[in-house]
Amino acid sequence: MKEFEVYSSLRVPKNSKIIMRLDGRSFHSLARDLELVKPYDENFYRVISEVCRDLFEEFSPVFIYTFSDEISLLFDKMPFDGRIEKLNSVIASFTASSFVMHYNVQFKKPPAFDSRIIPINGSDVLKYFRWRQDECWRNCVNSHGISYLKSKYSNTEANDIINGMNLSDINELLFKNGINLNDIETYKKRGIGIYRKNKKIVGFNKKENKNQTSYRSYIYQDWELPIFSEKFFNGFGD
Ligand SMILES: Nc1nc2c(ncn2[C@@H]2O[C@H](COP(=O)(O)OP(=O)(O)OP(=O)(O)O)[C@@H](O)[C@H]2O)c(=O)[nH]1
Ligand SMILES: [Mg+2]
Repeated sequence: MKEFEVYSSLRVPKNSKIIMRLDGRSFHSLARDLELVKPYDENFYRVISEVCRDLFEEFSPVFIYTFSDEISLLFDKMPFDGRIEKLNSVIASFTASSFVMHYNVQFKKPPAFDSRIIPINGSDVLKYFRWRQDECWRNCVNSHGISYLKSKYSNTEANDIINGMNLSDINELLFKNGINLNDIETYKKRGIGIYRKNKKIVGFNKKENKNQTSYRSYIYQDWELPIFSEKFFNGFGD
């Protein structure tokens, strides 16, 4: 019967970097059910960043980027020998389980994440993460805009007003009303990155009777990301 499992041998291309993007399923309903703070719920962000740490420890990507309910993992070596069914199913279910474990509340419905696989190389890696970081910024402006408008107008009116505005209109409206998006926390504007950093360790070498410096890597959650650049991505998986 094994021959009926026609997708099980599908693999990602060898010698290619791979990005996997996970996205929370119907998280607008989950946000309503859990009464998440609008526009940004700090506890939700704390949970998602812990989920990213679990993903990093378990599947060893070289970089993870997250904002809102989405998570992108950059791999240079694929787990499960690159088998697409395994990657999509195991990593998406692991993400949902980790999310539930870190949230520790009663959910109305079991949370789920969809997942997709993107083979990508060279300068397109930076282009991809810039694209997601731009989306994070758009999301930040829009969600602050809609929150402000809903504090002044009915929900329908607020939605109608924001639909006729572009990003700079919204930014200007917020600024005129005392909300300067330059002053808000960096993670809301640029997202959160998870990657390895080196820690300097100075120990005493008894044999040589002198201090010795070594480096140990640890998983770092970066809530103060820069705008992505070539320099930032140098060293991830090269
Ligand atoms: N209140 C609140 N909601 C959030 C926060 N972060 C994410 N969300 C919700 O998560 C949604 C994510 O958007 P999408 O992924 O486009 O929408 P979705 O409902 O998850 O739908 P699908 O992904 O297509 O299944 C947002 O629209 C918000 O409703 C937060 O910090 N606070
Ligand atoms: Mg979603």
